[in-house]
Amino acid sequence: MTFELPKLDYAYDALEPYIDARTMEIHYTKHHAAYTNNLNNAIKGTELETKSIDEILKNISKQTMVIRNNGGGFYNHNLFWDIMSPKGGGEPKGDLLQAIQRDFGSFEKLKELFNAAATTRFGSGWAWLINQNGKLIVNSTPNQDNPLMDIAEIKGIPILALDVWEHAYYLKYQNRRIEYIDAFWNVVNWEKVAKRFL
Ligand code: MN3
Repeated sequence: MTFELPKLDYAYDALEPYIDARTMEIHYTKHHAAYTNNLNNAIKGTELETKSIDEILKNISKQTMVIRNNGGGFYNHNLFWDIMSPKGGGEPKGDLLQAIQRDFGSFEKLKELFNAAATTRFGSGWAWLINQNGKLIVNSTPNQDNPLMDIAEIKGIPILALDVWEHAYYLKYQNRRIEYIDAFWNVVNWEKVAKRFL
């Protein structure tokens, strides 16, 4: 196996009540595991076995849809688990907060833009906060695409990610995507986001 499902830093129920244990377990053991396995099967015996996931995504236009969807799914969920924590929430600090204030005006304004991006993404996809050569930008992508991909309309390094596929929230929130988005801010690990920003 070239790519491995990363270990979760917390238990399935650790993000309760914001993200429920059953959703976490299915999301990680079924969805994320499937993207990982499908990616490994798709690259078996090809030169991609020697490449990092970042390298693969940066040249994704040369690959099949199977590799695009599953490579994106593998990377996006790795990031998603990493920037959440049961001790999360609150507000960003330091250089990251300064950059947020410079590029959006305030943390509240960033949340507003991010919530709008997550709410208006039609169907399945992701909302992002990305670092584009030092400038912070909020956007969203469809399916398992992400801003690292050479096919992305807006490119940059993702530092904050929110999965807005129905599988990420439907068991607890049903069609109320906005409640899930609001709840997400309580589990954001700003220290991790700040590290990715630097
Ligand atoms: Mn997902």
